[in-house]
Amino acid sequence: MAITKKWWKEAVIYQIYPRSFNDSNGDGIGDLRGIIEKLDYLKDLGVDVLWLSPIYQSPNDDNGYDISDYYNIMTDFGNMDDFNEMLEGIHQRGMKLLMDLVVNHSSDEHQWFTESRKSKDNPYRDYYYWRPAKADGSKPNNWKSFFGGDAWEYDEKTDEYYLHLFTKKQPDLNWENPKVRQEVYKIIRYWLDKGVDGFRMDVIPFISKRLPFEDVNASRTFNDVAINTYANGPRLHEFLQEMVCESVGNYDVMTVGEGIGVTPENGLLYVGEDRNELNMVFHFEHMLIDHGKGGKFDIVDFELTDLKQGFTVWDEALGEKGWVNVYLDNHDFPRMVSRFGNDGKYHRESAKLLATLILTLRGTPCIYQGSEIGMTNVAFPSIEDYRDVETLNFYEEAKERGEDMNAFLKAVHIQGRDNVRTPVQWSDEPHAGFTTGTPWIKANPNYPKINAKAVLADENSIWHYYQEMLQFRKKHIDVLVYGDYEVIDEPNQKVYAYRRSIEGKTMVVVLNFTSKHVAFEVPYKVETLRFLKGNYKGKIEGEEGSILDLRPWEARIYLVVS
Ligand code: TEU
Ligand code: CA
Repeated sequence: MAITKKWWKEAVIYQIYPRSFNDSNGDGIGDLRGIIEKLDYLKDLGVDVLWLSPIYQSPNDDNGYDISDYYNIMTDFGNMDDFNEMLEGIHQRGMKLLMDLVVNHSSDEHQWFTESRKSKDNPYRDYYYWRPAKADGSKPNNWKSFFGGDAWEYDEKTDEYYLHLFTKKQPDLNWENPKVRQEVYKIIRYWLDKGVDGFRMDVIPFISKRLPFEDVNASRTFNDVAINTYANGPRLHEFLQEMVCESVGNYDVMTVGEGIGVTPENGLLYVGEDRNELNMVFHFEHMLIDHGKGGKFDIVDFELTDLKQGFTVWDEALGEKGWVNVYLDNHDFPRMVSRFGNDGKYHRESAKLLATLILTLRGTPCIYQGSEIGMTNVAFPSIEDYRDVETLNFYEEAKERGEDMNAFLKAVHIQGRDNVRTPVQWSDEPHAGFTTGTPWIKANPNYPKINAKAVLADENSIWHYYQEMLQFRKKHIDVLVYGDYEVIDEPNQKVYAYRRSIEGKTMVVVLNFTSKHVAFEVPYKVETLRFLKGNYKGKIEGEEGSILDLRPWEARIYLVVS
């Protein structure tokens, strides 16, 4: 089967976390007019699709991932006029807009839920999952919430519990109820009719629950529970197909599922081209490689081969029959240069190397805001500086267990979600030029050095490398988008190298993931390789026989010319 061509395979996504992107009115919170101000910046960079984390009305228990009105814009972010102007501005510049669809759960302040909790016979009662206590008085089952504590919250009014896989202000919607499903399709059609170009679907593998809510074996790991208890429920694919039929399927738009709990084994059920479900998923294979048994704050070492594996197993599993998204960070995970690169001495080189990786693997790349200027993790000195509900809840739990709180704070510096939620660093002005007021979360103190103004003025900067690589990718769409992927010297713990090839055209990408010189043997004579692009300026050195002498964090792309 030949690989099919699609605009969404050729596109590059840029993720905006609106709260932290750009504040236009000095209230300390990023907003839609702030995005409008930066559309030329994004166009110049060369990205194609903007994905906005949720911008709907929300009490912001989880920064918009708790929606109280799917048809209106969050007051902090502006209003529908701002939205219309933003959408028009995006389209005028030839870019597209992806909205975030959060329909596994709503906010507890959504009218559906305020009705639902009123009485057992309220027409909205079964929009959510309500269950009585077990005969012994305990909670309906032993499921845990992702953000700490149990997944069931007691509600006195009707003496029952409701299910929330995330915070207790994020009750899970009952997709078994056809009315709920119709509400969701109506929301999707509303935004598509306004002209948006698709959706990123939050925790979409969780929408079908395993009923009747049996206990889970408490000794299982987070990932195991995600895959086998919360995700991939019995009616999931039926729901997805119905959704596509009744909404997105009738528009030329793209859909990306947040693929938590999706595995290489079942991936094609979601994104197989014959399935009519999703276009692609963000898989979690490489995102969990440093999470220990105790979860994300229980940090374990990982090796380069773990990272390679994450990409390789998925490419092998899907082949030409399905598609993935390629990313190294987003609003939930640490900054890629801090996690996979070197944010000290080789900040510039390693940030460029990682850009090379995400822009040359097979899949639709997603760049998270600030990566293009080399933004890094932050290490705030006190828990008071943190805002993320996940971090704060786990902090409280660790404290109650009597843990070493300094050690916990150190783990937050490495894994906490606020690492990626500090304001985008636009300049060396106060608060990184993000706001003229007081930002809702402090800027990373490294902004006088790392900021957009500085990288735009420097020809050899990370920003300009992203811009060049985005053009390079466009120029070589044939091989870089549609070509096969094959890893070279897989067991190598220092160098990640692979081939991309299509119809007689082959590129070789070589990435030195260390801060030292490395001699790397390629399965070619160097005379048959033509250097195309790399992250060091000037002449390429050290090529002899089949050996490439790579400098620290050096990235090179060659064309095979034999
Ligand atoms: O994330 C779901 C999810 O997998 C996260 O809970 C993840 O496990 C965690 O962030 C790792 O630290 C989505 C959104 O991306 C996230 O921002 C939301 O908080 C969550 O759903 C609930 O909507
Ligand atoms: Ca604002």
